[in-house]
Amino acid sequence: RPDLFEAPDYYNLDDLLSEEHKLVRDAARQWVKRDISPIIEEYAQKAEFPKQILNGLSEIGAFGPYIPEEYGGAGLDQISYGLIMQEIERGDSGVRSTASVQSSLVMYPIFSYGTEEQRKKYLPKLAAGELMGCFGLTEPDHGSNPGGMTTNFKDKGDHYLLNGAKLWISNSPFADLAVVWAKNEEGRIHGLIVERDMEGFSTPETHNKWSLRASATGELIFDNVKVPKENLLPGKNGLGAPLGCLDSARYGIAWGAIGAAMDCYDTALRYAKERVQFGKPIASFQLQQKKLAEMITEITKAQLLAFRLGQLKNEGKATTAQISMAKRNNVDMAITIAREARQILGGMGITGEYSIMRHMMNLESVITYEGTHDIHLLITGADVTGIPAFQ
Ligand code: TGC
Ligand code: FAD
Repeated sequence: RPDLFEAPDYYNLDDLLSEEHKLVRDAARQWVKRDISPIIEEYAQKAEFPKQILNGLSEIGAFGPYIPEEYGGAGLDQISYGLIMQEIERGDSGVRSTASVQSSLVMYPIFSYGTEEQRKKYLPKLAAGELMGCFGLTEPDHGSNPGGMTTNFKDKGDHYLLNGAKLWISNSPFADLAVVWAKNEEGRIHGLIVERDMEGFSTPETHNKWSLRASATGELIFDNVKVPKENLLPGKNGLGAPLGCLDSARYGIAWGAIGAAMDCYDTALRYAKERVQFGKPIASFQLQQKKLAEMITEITKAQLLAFRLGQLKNEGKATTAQISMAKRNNVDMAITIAREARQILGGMGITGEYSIMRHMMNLESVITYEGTHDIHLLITGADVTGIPAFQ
């Protein structure tokens, strides 16, 4: 649909998509073009999350794309989920973060590890954006090594008593609820649903970020919070429970990063064809062509990686290591393209008149969260050698 956007599709990936995939993607693309692109720079500049977009995110199916319709989700497959993430991140990684967290880190654990009562109570409202959630795994002293967490809860008979703190939590400043990972008295990790109005629970915002400025990030502080027993997620415990959620979010990021890269490439290509220096469009110089040719090559490879991973996800066969490889490769691809694209724009590249610098700064978070670039390399290393090198 050239009227929507000239999406790079060098290897005719569209031919592999179903009509439903294309409809879902085009609806997301249209919404981003209409409701995100015109406002996002302003919100990023003033470091504010644009709350008015929550309805739109819900309408395009970005909250729980693959959660069954009976719980309010969109009931779509994994490739549709990926395409939605791609289109949103073409607009802004921070907006995609909000959707990733709500879908993969809040709705997914409630759907997969929650009771039927918890699913019915929370999922339809989360899908509609009437309730917003966040995911508390990282702590001030435990980032890459979440298994070392110290946040804990004690059984007090009719309730649990939760203490501890989480840092770097997307959506925390405005979330209505948090899926929090904490250790019980035996040191086993469990998920708990903590609601905003619970006494002793606070969510101070983290300021002065140069990245994901249009996404709200904060802490979660638990000071003797009484959590009702029915708020424990009983379906899975141990570190594998939060890591299972990360598999889903990392998969979405592998697609999302392609969107940011596409926007940088598209912007740089247009600019290079229009900008004249030494009497010629800069696109006619070999050095600029090298940059553009490498960009489209890397975008194409990333698209094929994400698409095949989507097929494996649909078949329930995608491994954690395969997801790590795609998240790591595609985010690195996107940040490299953002840096190169910014150079093609010369001085104009550093301004908010173009989206590239914002993408570039956003991607510094994306390459760090959901497992750093190094940690994903070590996951691949452990997979191929059988020897984990984390410790
Ligand atoms: P390890 O010994 O490897 O594993 C512990 C247990 O977990 C099991 N497991 C998994 N289960 C399900 N799914 C997975 N993906 C799993 N990976 C591992 C594993 O089998 C084991 O089970 P059991 O029964 O034997 O106990 O754990 P480790 O402590 O050595 O750590 C491994 C490591 C370093 C790879 C892991 O800790 C890790 O991935 N660290 C990175 C942390 C991270 O990604 N944090 C993300 C926080 S959330 C976030 O960033 C959101 S940003 C959102 C946004 O805005 O978009
Ligand atoms: P550290 O773990 O301290 O790592 C520092 C450096 O050491 C990194 O380069 C890392 O690769 C390297 N390193 C660590 N261990 C090893 C090792 N074994 N071998 C080699 N190198 C190693 N978390 C949540 O729970 N929920 C969220 O919603 C969330 N949102 C976020 C939003 C933003 C904007 C950001 C920046 C982070 C968010 N995070 C969230 C936290 C994120 O997941 C962590 O920042 C990330 O896991 C890394 O942890 P850390 O920052 O403590 O870095």
